[in-house]
Amino acid sequence: MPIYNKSFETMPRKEIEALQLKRLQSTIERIYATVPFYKTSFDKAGIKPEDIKSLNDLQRLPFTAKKDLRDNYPYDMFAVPMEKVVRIHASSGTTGKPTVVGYTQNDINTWAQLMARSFSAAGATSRDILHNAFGYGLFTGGIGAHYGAEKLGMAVIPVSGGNTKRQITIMQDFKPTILSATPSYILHLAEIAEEMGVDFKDLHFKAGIFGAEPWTENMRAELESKLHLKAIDIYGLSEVMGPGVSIECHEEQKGLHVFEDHFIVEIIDPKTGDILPHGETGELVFTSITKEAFPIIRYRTKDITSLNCAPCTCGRTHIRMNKPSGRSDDMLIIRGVNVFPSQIESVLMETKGILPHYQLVVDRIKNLDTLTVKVEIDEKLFSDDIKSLQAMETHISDNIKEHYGVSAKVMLVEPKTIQRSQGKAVRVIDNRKL
Ligand code: DLL
Repeated sequence: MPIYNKSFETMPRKEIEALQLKRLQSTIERIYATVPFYKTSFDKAGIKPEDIKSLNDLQRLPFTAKKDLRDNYPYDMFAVPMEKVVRIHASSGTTGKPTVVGYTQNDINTWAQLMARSFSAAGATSRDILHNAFGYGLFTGGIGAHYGAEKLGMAVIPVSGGNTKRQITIMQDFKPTILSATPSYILHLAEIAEEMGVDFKDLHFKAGIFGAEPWTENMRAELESKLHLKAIDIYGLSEVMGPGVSIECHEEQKGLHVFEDHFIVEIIDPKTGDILPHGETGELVFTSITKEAFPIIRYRTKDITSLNCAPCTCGRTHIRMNKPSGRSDDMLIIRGVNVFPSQIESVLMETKGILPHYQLVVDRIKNLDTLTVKVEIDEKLFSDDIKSLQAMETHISDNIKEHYGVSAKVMLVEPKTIQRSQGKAVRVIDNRKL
């Protein structure tokens, strides 16, 4: 029976937890013997592999942070000899060395199965054709989605990101039914389609699988109405595997089911490291329990969200993580007020005439932090008189203040003046860091 049918995803909780414990114990035993970093950190914490007797014992293990991966650059966290590694990916990050991850052939197979299960959760079948616009390369998005789609039996068009006009012609001619990409690239693509006079109504998509960056419910509504498809959120990170760590089901599109037969998820208070109960918002922490080349224990993702264990109409018993609101390191602190770019996005997208292209610029002027929200508006509105544009800016600025308590200067700018994304969007320019 193929693993991407639902049998692993509808297991009773007790069975899932028993499977997780067995897999956790064997992972811990293996990395204690093979990865010096883990042996040292477990020894420091006074824990031996045989002390892991229940899933609760996971809490006794130290966290792993991005810095640990950098300190062990490039291969010192690998748990298998290099001859067993068949693939290497790396995440660019914005500063410092990239984090490098490796996969054995079994890891690649598991990843393909999980991505096949992800596509299946999004409603895809072997009859579908995938237009895969996630970038191919060191980034895990392109190849990760590609292998999973093939595993499910879909026909894959490996277009990657960029060359957008050609992508639209391919969409018209090859008639793909599933689209995968970052939401910000799709916004750009939709804009170019409009310029070319192509209406998504005349294309053949039934679902779009979007992720690799935060996007709001308002952005989902925008994408669904523009593209005439169901927009499904997919989450993952290279350190834990790549795309396919969790995904929404097409039945509810409400929270992303974590593939708990391969990963254990926790939410912690980012300040104290304490585990938070389900429903409370904090930092996502992942432990892999089946990976061979690059197992990871209690990895602090910096992604902020909460968990939901309510039953789902799709029948999956795997816990759901709510849509991440952003990363703790992307959170802006403006004069002491914390705000995520996604929160500003949700206010912008509620305003009529505003286009979904924006950028946040942070400066420090005379020792005071200032936030400028640059956002494009509809061509027709841009030609309006100055007074009504100013009124609109004030209106948006007031809404941001009212919802999130942060003072922002809003600047309405002409369409197509904010840089478009081919992959992950750069939403924030923080001049304080220069
Ligand atoms: O972005 C893997 C991926 C590819 C996921 C394609 C989904 C689709 P990294 O480049 O290592 O891996 O970046 C991981 O991206 O910690 C989050 O901050 C962010 N991220 C990924 N998916 C989502 C999402 C890939 N659905 C980092 N919502 C993660 C919000 C996301 N943030």
